[in-house]
Amino acid sequence: MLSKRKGITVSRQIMDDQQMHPDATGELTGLLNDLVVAGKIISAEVNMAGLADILGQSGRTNIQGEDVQKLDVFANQTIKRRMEQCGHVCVMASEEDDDIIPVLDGYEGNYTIAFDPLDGSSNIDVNVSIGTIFSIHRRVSASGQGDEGDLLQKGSRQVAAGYIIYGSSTVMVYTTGNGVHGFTLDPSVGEFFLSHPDIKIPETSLYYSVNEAYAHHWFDSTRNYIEYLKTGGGDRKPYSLRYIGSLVADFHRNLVKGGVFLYTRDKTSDEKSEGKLRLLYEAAPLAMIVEQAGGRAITDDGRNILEIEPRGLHQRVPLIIGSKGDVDLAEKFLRGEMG
Ligand code: P6P
Repeated sequence: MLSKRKGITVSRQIMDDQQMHPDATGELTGLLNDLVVAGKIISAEVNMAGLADILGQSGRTNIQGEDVQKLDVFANQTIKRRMEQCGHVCVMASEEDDDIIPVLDGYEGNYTIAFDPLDGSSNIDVNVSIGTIFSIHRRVSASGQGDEGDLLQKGSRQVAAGYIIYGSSTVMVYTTGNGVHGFTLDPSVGEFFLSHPDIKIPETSLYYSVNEAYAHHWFDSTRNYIEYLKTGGGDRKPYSLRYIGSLVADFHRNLVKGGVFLYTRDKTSDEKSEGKLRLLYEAAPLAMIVEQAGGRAITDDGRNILEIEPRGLHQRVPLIIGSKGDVDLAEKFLRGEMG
């Protein structure tokens, strides 16, 4: 039982995970360990950012049309550099890059990685937690450099998913399909040590996480659900709102304490006709984690996030994710069974 062991490093756990897959070749282990190194490098830079001149804008904008912060650029380059030469990846996708990213010739491997290098980056210079999110699939093409088809696989086919949250401490949370484990970085020795063994998200909660500024644009089912949570009644206590505006921070709080996060479609504009968050490297990896921890992840029209066939690298998707009881209740509202 994981929680009985002490001083377990993330690298030790990744090796142990490999033992649970008899046909494992060690490639996924190598990939994840290289990702751990990237996380340590980014953590050091994020924590230095307040001192170095790395804060502030890089003057570029990304595919999302957002100002790219220097730390974004650094995090993106750090992960790409490690993954392109680790020998376990055949193709990559990043929130910061419009197109697929090749690996070095001769270093093609059997996995793909899609990642958001530094989600929540608009919060960088106000010291709010930000994070790296990653999603790993086995390739479907035969060999050599991978292609978009290797990346456009539904979330239920992920072999691993995780995030690294850079906050008051740096915590790496990941799953390879055998539960969810969290590790906290001890910067004095440069190791991630087990801190959250076998994470299970509470079945119900008293917290909802949504940007209420958009309430007047929500569809009725979303509005009625949120009102129901807020008002309480009978034996139901009213919920409290917790919204940081940094997906990894909001998700991590809900994973540990319980809660439901929503970023749904609204009636404002075409660009939010499918919500704001991205399927490949935000919704799908977090959905794998939350389901492994006993929670649920659906769209606001009732689809299971992990069963959505991706159409494009940067496809947006509405997201309702968190405690099973809270998401089950949301499903009743969007089916018109309540509200
Ligand atoms: P809004 C950060 O820019 C981000 O992509 C997520 O981390 C966060 O959940 C969301 O956008 C916040 O968006 O519209 O509430 O500011």
